[in-house]
Amino acid sequence: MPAITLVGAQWGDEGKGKATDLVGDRVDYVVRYQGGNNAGHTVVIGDQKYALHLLPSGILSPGVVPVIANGVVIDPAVLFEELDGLIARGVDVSRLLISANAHLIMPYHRALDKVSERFLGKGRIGTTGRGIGPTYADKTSRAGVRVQDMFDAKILRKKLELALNDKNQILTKVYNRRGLDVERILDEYLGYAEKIRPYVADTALVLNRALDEGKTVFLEGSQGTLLDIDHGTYPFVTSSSPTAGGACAGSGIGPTRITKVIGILKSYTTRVGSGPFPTELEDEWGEWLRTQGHEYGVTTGRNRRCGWFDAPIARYAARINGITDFFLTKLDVLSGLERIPVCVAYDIDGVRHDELPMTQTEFHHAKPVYEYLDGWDEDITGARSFDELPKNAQAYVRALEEMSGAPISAIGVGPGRDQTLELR
Ligand code: 2SA
Ligand code: GDP
Ligand code: MG
Repeated sequence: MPAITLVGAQWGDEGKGKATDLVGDRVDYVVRYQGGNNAGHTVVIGDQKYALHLLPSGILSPGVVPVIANGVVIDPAVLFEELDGLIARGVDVSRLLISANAHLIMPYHRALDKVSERFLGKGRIGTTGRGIGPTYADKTSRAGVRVQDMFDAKILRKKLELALNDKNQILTKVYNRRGLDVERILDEYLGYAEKIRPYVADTALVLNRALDEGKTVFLEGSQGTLLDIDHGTYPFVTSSSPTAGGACAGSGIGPTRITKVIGILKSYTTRVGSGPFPTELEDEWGEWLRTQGHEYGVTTGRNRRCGWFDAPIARYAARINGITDFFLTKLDVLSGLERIPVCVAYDIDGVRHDELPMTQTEFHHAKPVYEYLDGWDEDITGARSFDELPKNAQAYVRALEEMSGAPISAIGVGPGRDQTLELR
């Protein structure tokens, strides 16, 4: 039976949390496969709003087993804060499974993330400051600390001593900061060991067995395609692989078992942090989109940069991820516009490019070529079927579908669970 992957088709914050929550009653497992508590997924259930950072959005669905798989980086302090917050609100979190192979965010990762960003000044990435980049860097250089290391005090001490030898040099000599103490970190992390133990499992084995038994596994991406370490706007990216390929490595599920890849596509575009963004609006229209769409970071509270829909990006996401369906979100936010600009290609130094250019230098120079679609005035937040949408809203959706390279199978007209129109 199927494994389904969900990915962000732009720069994140497309509404993945809501989409995952929606399928919650139709799937058995919801799996986070990359990123960490840099993510911010908002789920609105009735009058209750939940902001999830590290936990899979499926944790809010009683029938679902939520899984933090091997590709995720875990800050244990954040994990328990988030779990305790949900328990206090009456959510049953006992089903959660955490991979023994997932890497841990350590205090020196957070310190290095913050201090290196400050050092970069204008060239900074605009990270969330949660230690994500330094943790993945240690994972790749084989100096990381994993969940299972907390169960072996000797190993944990050895790894910490080795890491701090190096990190304290950098913190004190390069950045003129105070070094960190092995014993303090050791105490803190050994303290987490017993608390985390009941949740820890061989998640790749659990998930593959579940698939063998005909269960449905839903792989929930965080961030988005253009923040991917390989396929994004490098170096202005996150340090993991949010794209569909990353779902296999990050969960231990083979590519032949994935039957569907859903791309979440916002009706316009946003980005948090630095880096190129061709359709960005630095005028009152950007502010208009930010206000209408409540575009503020769920994790850091930062203003999201806002711009019009970018069709070459949607096509790029369709290609890189092998998207089978798009969910188009936040269509309601565009109500009230007379004409809606949609970027159909780029002008780069006088040459038209229908697809993303090969190099970052060209992408930095890309100017959007716009087509203008007719807008609509009606409030569409109460619509419950495609036919109830104003004709121009229907035409906007159809035009985006045509340009984006995969069918749109659902449309979001508000943050609520019921504010979704299913097309197929
Ligand atoms: P990091 O912290 O190393 O992953 O930052 C690297 C880049 O990745 C971007 N990034 C994000 N972009 C959009 N949304 C994200 N999650 C939060 C949200 C963001 C927030 O849902 O609102 O609250 O600020 C997210 N996480 C990472 C980041 O901006 C850098 O450009
Ligand atoms: P994620 O990171 O992709 O999960 O997205 P975020 O939660 O960071 O940001 C999406 C925001 O849009 C959240 O506040 C959602 O509640 C909200 N949202 C999701 N879908 C819709 C929609 O169709 N319309 C409106 N107005 N809001 C939506
Ligand atoms: Mg988000």
